Amino acid sequence: MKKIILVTGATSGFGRAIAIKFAENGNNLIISGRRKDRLDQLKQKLELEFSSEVLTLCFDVRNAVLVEHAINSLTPKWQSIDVLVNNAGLAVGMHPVHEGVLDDWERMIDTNMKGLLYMTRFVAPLMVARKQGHIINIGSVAGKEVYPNGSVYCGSKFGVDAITKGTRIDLVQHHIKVTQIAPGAANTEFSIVRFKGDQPRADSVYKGFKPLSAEDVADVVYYVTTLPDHVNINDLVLMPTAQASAMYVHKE
Ligand code: NDP
Ligand code: 8X3
Repeated sequence: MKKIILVTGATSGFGRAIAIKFAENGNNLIISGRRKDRLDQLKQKLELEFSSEVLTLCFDVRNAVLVEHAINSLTPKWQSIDVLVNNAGLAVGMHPVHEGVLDDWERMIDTNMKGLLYMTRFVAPLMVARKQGHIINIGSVAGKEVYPNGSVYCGSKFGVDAITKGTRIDLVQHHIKVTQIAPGAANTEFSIVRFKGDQPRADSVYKGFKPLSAEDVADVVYYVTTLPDHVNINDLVLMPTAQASAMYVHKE
């Protein structure tokens, strides 16, 4: 049976690949992000190539009023969300904490933690009412290990790790699955955003080894939704084979 999958950050990287993976497998999608042109293009692709029904929701996850409005304005059919993928997120800047840029900090904390919380706050009640659902939070290896000049991004992802655990405890009585997927290095727009458009610096992150692709991550996100009703993956760390830890990447 077709499920309804809501993916945040579907305009790029993991989110886009996750939306395609679920559409390929016969599901209907709610795709969201701030770049409307990209949402419209993806909607057209999913409808044409996979005959999925697709709804676009263009909003900034940092704005609780917009998040509440977007979810509450869904028709009852679209409110029957089976899977929420809290993927929207970013790293901005890499500085030691005493030289940190406050605006970078606000963007990371507001998007990665508060945006994820707002989405959960307004979608989870719909799942609770139906006694079913699956919330998948995209964390990071940066939510497992801290590295130099990454204190705030890592802090925001450690926050996702804790919020995921707490959400699971709160929702277990309502038969809702809660999963964290924590990837290592993946070549998306992530580093371009982190280094504020400095493409050569972003490219250098992935030189000398094979990073994860967005499709690798999408495959795993899809996989965790295919398990029997009584089985849940709580937490899954997904790394490039060449990456042994947050800090140690074997480059040739
Ligand atoms: P991308 O930069 O390619 O995609 C990020 C997505 O997040 C975009 O679709 C962007 O959409 C959306 N987004 C960012 N800010 C907001 C906002 N305020 N409101 C709504 N949407 C927003 O990066 P990735 O696909 O790599 O990253 C996806 C997630 O995976 C993030 O949470 C990231 O932290 C995490 N991650 C990434 C890793 C990597 O190495 N790439 C590894 C581990 C985790 P738009 O700009 O249109 O709003
Ligand atoms: C993204 C991966 O190693 O840049 O979360 O923090 S890393």
